[in-house]
Amino acid sequence: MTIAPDMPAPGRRFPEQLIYNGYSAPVRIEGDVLDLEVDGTIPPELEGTYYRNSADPRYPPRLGKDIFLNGDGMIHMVRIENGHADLKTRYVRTPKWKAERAARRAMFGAYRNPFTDDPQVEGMDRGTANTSVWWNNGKLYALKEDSRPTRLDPDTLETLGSHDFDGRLTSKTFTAHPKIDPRTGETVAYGYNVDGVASPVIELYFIDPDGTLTRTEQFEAPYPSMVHDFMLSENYIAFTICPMVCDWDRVKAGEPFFHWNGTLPTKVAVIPRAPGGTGSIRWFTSPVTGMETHTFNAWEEGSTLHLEHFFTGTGWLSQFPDVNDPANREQPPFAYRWSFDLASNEDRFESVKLFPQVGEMPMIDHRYATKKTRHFWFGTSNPALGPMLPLGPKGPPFTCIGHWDAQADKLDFFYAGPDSAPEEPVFVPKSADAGQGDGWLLTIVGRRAENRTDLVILDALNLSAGPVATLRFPARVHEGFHGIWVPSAAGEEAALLAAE
Ligand code: V55
Ligand code: FE
Repeated sequence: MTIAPDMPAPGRRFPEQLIYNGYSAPVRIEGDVLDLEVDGTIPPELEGTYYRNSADPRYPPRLGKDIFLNGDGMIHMVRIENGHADLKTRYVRTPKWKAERAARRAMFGAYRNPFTDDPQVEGMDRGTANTSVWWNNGKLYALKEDSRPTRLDPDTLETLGSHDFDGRLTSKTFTAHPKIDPRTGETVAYGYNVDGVASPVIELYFIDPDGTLTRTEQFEAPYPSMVHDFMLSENYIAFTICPMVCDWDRVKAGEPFFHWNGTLPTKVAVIPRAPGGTGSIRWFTSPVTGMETHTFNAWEEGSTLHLEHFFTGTGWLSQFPDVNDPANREQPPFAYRWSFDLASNEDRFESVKLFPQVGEMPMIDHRYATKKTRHFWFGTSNPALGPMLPLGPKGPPFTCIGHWDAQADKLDFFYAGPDSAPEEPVFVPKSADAGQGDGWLLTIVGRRAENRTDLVILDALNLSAGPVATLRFPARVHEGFHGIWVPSAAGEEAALLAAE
């Protein structure tokens, strides 16, 4: 690829913007560190690999500024084997990454806005593969909701290419938050904006444990909007449709991909999981307009469906402006259980705030996904334990990981220490048959004053006891989004399947 001479001089410096400076600054270094330093003792039960995704901008932004959701997918992997912990970081080689590598500058413009790209990349896949990772049938994928999964080698993190389920995925999009049913191993997922442009059609995907996409169904939301996460119970699929709307004319005009429009209602779709379920979809109206940020779990009790998620009264205004009120200020998310009596035909549900603590980046014991949740973990801050940190691009960084035990109605906290910010926690059970919550919580912790990162291992039911082990990275890795734990047994199982 050649650089067109009529282009403005490519920026060689990242601009003076929060997302390009301090602890949030691009890292851009791919590396391997064998045998991380360890404080404490890695639990012997912990044998496997932690993978997580981050958005680490490869080049200064084409338009001179950007939002943090638009960085290039960079995977962080920590493999723990025989008491050794090794770190590997690699960019996902998306078509975007390759084109920009060839041009040695940003070719793609604003978040999900193809009208802001260099004409030389017109029509190309714009996916950044930067949000989460998914494990299915011994295979690893990087996910971003605006594009298809990208398959990665789980040992080398080499990019193996875009995945379309042997041609069965016709949509150009696939959520970054698929749900795995622990009873069956089935993955339920969806895509929105399936043609790549704003549309209210949402498509459901049902994927067998062997990776076969077995069926697809469609339904229509009341308006086209960001559909970032959803919920799955034994018999139902639920979506909270929030008015973070996309208007394609605004996108064409170079405006942000999404805008918050609080005059539209927040709606809940409840869809039976059984084949043809979208034919009996039910819609509920939230009495409070707001946005679901991320979900914990969904489960049934008789004819009642419980949906547990973080919800905030405003949209994500720091990323996407309010169309009606530019002065509107973002509110913090709180955790709620919304309970629907499906035996009644009324358009109503009960809402209970689960705990008084602000939070985000929810985590559960995934062996209990679709079943009654007892243990809830999340990122949070607790000014009683330590001061708030300076604002980052995503808002105030967490200073703590919280744990709420619903049965005991008790909150417990891990305070990460001065100038330290934990990120999304990931739960690992101590053994396959350990009780709910009996396991470890892994969390990346940013040591902001040292410009360095750790992976901290906590006892999930005793956060305030502090780290069981701290795996010390010799350098900083970029702030990230979502991670998973893949036990090495799963790797062995996958290897056996592949050998058959
Ligand atoms: C989110 C993250 C995204 C995105 C849309 O966490 C929503 C919410 C990292 O990318 O594109
Ligand atoms: Fe997310």
